[in-house]
Amino acid sequence: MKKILFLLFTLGVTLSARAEDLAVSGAWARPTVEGQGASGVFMTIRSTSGARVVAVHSSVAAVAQVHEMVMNGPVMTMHALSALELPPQKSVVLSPGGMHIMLQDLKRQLRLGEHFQVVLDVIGADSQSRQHYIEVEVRNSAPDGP
Ligand SMILES: [Cu+2]
Repeated sequence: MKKILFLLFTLGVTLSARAEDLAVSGAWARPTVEGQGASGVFMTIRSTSGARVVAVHSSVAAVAQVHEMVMNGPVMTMHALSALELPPQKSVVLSPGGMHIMLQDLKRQLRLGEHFQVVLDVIGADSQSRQHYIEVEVRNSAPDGP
C-alpha cells in the first residue's frame, strides 16, 4: 500500500511538472471594428524542454493560424507556418510586425478590455500532445513586463 501511494505521489509530481513546461505571458490582441474579418494575437511563449505548436484554435474565429512575415520582393507578406518551433529555454516572441497568431473569419467584434481564449495544440519533447488554454486580453498595445 505504501508503495502504491508513493507511485501515485511520484506520478502526480511528474504530471504537474509537465503542465508547467510551457509558459505564456503577455497575450493580447488589438480591438476590431464592427465587420472586421481578421486580427492578430501576440504573446511570448517559453518551453522548458522544447516543444512545437502544431495548431491553434479560438472560439471567436473560424480560422486561426501561426503566421510569419516574409519579404516577397519589395513587399512584406504573411505566410502560414505548419508548426511553430519552441526551442528549449528560449523565449519565442509573437509581436506586431513579426510572427503572430492570425485570427481569420472573426465571428464577432473584439472589444477593448475584454478577454477571449486561444487554444494551442502543442507536441512536447516527449512526443505527447497537449492543449494549452491562453487568456488573451484585448488592448491597444503590448502589456509591460517580462
Ligand atoms: Cu497574419
